[in-house]
Amino acid sequence: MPVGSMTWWRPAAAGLAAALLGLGAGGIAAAIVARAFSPFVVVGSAVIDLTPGPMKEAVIRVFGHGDKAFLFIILAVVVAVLAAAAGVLEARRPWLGRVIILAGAAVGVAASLSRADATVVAAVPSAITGIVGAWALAFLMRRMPAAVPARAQTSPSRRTFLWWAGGAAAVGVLATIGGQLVTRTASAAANARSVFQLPRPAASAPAVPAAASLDVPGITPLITPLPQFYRTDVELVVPQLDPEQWSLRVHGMVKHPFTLSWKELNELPMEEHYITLACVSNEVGGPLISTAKWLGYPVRLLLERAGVTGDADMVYSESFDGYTAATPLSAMTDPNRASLLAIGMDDEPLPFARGFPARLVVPGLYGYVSATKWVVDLRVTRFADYKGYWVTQGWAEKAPVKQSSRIDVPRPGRTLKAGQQWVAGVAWQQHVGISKVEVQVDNGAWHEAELARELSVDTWVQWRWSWDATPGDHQLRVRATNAQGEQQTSGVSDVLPDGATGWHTVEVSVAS
Ligand SMILES: Nc1nc2c(c(=O)[nH]1)N[C@H]1C(S)=C(S)[C@@H](COP(=O)(O)O)O[C@H]1N2
Ligand SMILES: [Mo]
Repeated sequence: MPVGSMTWWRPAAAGLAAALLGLGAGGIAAAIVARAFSPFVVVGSAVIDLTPGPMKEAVIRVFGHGDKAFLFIILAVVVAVLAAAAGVLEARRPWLGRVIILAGAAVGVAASLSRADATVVAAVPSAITGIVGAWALAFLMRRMPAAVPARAQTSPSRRTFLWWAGGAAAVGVLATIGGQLVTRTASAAANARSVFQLPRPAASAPAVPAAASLDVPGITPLITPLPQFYRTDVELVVPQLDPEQWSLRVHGMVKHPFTLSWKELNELPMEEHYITLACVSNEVGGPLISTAKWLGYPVRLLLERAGVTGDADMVYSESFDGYTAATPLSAMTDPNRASLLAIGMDDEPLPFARGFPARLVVPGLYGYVSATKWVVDLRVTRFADYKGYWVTQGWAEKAPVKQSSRIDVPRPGRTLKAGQQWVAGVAWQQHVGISKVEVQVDNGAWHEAELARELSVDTWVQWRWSWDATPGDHQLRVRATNAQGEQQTSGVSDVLPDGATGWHTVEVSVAS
């Protein structure tokens, strides 16, 4: 289609509007999946990286703190010129403009992926900018009024075009602002977390006795290093809540419902407890169990303050985004069970992925019925009236952690040297305790293992047994007995609906 000299501005406007819509879509995508990777930010960072040192210094000298603003203005001008050019070229030759937009987005993708902290999702915002931008350009071109007045009857009207182009630009600007707001809120949370000082515990956990850890290379550490702590949640992106916006509502079947602010919570006397947390999806011998030192306020005292009434039998906890868990009321009112509204983990504020600013931890119950992260609501109610998130998916309503034990050393499939070898691992039945662990080789006799000192009744315990390994293939098996004298069942059951059972068995070969 020939473009008259009077009408070049319409294709240019289409190019600009398409670019704005694409950038807005990219900004939203960044806010959702990769905050640090909005197209402008990654390209800007790449420009900073690629700018020679003396030039950078000159810019900083001239613009001072405005250096970033200067960079973004330059970038905006470059993008605007390219976008307008893309529109004009697209009008002359279909695809040419779209290729320019896609090429610009490809620069963003390359800049994203070149960043040290990049994963594949880093490329998503720029890719979306390109796809939406190119699509919008083609879309607007089709709504372009004809340049030759004679054809004006059959082509879309000027006004229709202006509506579409203006609409696309406006949506793009709004999306960009929205994406920025989300990103800003998240960084407010990050700032708040980084300056937050955990309150001193009113009741500290005792120091870890040396005898609680056994000296065996490869054994599971008694306290799980934070990066290795297992993680399970349904949240697509790690939520970053600003504690100033956080509060916990305690209500339902209570005399005095109340709402606790972050400030009030931090003024309450905190307790420290070592607690092992386990996931119901953990297979026999699996990794979905870990131990930390938690700092928090007993949920029991919150419930006392609210004054539970009637025949309530359950506490229904809800996270800020609607994830829920139903915990037996008795587990939360028991003065001998350290059910916590936790704000600290291993002397740090909760990491964002762990529920910052606050989560629940209940010793002895699987996480899905108790350990709600980013918790904002506790409703005292009845099992008959509410179902937790996973219970509606077929998991059991009541889910105490099953007694279990695991062989960590030697690893399955290993070839060992003949002679003395440690067979070692962990055993647990939180809130009850373990009194004995036994190891069996090749269906032979059971040998009692050495147990480490128990750190608390709510944590796992390490064990080890010295095996005189003989050449050949062997099967090692472990079973635990709890503090009430009950032996771990050999009966095999699947994780669904309420946790796996069976004796962990490991096959190894011993070299001759
Ligand atoms: N908000 C929220 N809380 C949650 C979950 C979740 O998906 N969303 N998963 C639960 C499950 S199934 C477990 S096992 C524990 C895991 O806690 P972690 O990720 O800190 O190990 O959190 C629980 N709390
Ligand atoms: Mo879980």
